[in-house]
Amino acid sequence: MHAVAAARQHGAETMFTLSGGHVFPLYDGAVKADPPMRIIDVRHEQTAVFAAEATARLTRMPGLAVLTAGPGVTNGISAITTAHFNGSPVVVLAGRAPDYRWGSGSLQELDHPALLRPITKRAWTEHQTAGVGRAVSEAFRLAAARHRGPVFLDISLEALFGTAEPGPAQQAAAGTQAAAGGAGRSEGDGGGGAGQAAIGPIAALLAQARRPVLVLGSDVWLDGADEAARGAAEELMLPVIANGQGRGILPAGHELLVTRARSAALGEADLVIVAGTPLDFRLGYGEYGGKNGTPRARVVHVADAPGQVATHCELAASASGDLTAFFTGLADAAAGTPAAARPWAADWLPGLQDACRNAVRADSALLSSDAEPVHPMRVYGELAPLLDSDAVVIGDGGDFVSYAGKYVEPQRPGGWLDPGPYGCLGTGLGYAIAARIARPAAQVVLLLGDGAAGFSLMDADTLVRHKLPVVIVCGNNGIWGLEKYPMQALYGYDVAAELQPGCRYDEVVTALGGAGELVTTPGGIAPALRRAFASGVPYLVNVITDPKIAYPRSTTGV
Ligand SMILES: Cc1ncc(C[n+]2csc(CCOP(=O)(O)OP(=O)(O)O)c2C)c(N)n1
Repeated sequence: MHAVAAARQHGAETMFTLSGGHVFPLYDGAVKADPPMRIIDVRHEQTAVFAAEATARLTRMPGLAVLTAGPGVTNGISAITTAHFNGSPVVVLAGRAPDYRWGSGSLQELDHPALLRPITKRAWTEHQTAGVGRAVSEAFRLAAARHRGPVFLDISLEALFGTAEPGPAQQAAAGTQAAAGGAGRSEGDGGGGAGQAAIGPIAALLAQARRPVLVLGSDVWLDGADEAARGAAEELMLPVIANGQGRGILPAGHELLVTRARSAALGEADLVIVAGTPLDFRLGYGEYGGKNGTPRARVVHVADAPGQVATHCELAASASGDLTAFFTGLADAAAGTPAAARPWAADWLPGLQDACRNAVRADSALLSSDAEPVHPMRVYGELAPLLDSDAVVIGDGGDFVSYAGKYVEPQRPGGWLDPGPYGCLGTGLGYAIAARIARPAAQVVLLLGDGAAGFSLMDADTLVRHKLPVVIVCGNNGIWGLEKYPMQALYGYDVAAELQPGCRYDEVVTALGGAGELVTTPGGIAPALRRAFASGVPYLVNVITDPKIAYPRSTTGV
């Protein structure tokens, strides 16, 4: 009861879970709360945690997953790790075998925190009933504080099944509630404009730059700095590349958005400012410039917390802390100079805009390809025009989803969910469940590789039971495409890369109580998508795509 009250005080509205006796009191607390807390029970614990994670990433309020002891916890570990890599504020509450029998081998007796420590901000056990409310409150505070991430708390059986008077944590209630539009403004998290002192040197680097680029990543959105970032980009007329949940901060078609010219932009820049995302494999490890005879670029890394600033590469400057304060500070530092007087406005920016237009032109033939079997790009040629500006698009898969990253350009931030740098397959159904709940009126589209489908498609049952209509588009090439072609390139042959050709994943969803259909021709895609959006039920459009097509990949992740 106190655990549920504490979770609610911190903004959690839904408990994602899969049943287990060790956590019954948490269900009882949710049912008897006033009003009751919504319980979404799923078919695999990873789905529960992925759903909690997507809730956090879409609403910018902490997500809550409740896992039963032992296998419930270990089944959640890949999803908790994903939240760790994505900096998603997630609280995982778990059951735990009783203290009074510890060491004598009671059912599912496992010391979870030892396993969870490397992938959480904190993992610990509460042993006292009276301490449960306070511990849950602390877990939420910590998860939502910069740099955000998952927090794990297990509660021993007798502590959870005991009864306690309300503690100070419950009575203090609303005061600690995380703020919408930037969960994590809580005390002790380095908020309040850290980074201000660093703005001067960064503004000075910008004043010397001729070919700058600004990269916006997921933490810009999670930190509630999306509007400030857009304002600064526009004030400074900076070419922008969007990454992860930074996509949509500049809407598709914005004159400064040059993601499609990314290779030229990062390859020929003289200054790259990367904000709100690690300088990892997705961003060339922070090494830019050097293309077409240009010198190496200077690199500035801006993060929401000091511990996130890259240490593996040479930085010309860095800043950390409140990202809104950073962007408004940077725009202020440049105020007064007319935007058109930026030296890059004459040449660099128009050149990148041209490169974007050329890239779009070069793709148009494949986006409307009449080839049979269907070219995967044709799916996106058909899907993109049907998407509303507030659609939530989720990608779970290999090559099929890589195309989506290129050809589905969000109109708003918070409308795109990929697995992030951990690259874990199986996020799909959990993310879709959360998206439907977080955005009840918006289109929710899950793009699913046929390989990826195997990890979570059973949770279409959860969509059905909880009446959560979602459109699932399966790019069904009958192979693990993203692994088959790299193995062929390395070894000249491939193994363990085949799936069933033409498998009826649509019938799986139909059997579970939803609906779906098979599409084998390019002309069949749009009508099927329209039927799916109109159906009002979980609906899988199973598009058989050409297995001979490999995504033209330029990074290996190594
Ligand atoms: C949990 C997990 N297991 C394995 C992998 C390795 N992996 C990355 S992409 C991929 C293939 C995905 O195949 P599919 O979803 O069918 O998409 P396709 O590449 O065929 O379009 C695999 C197996 C992973 N990223 N995550």
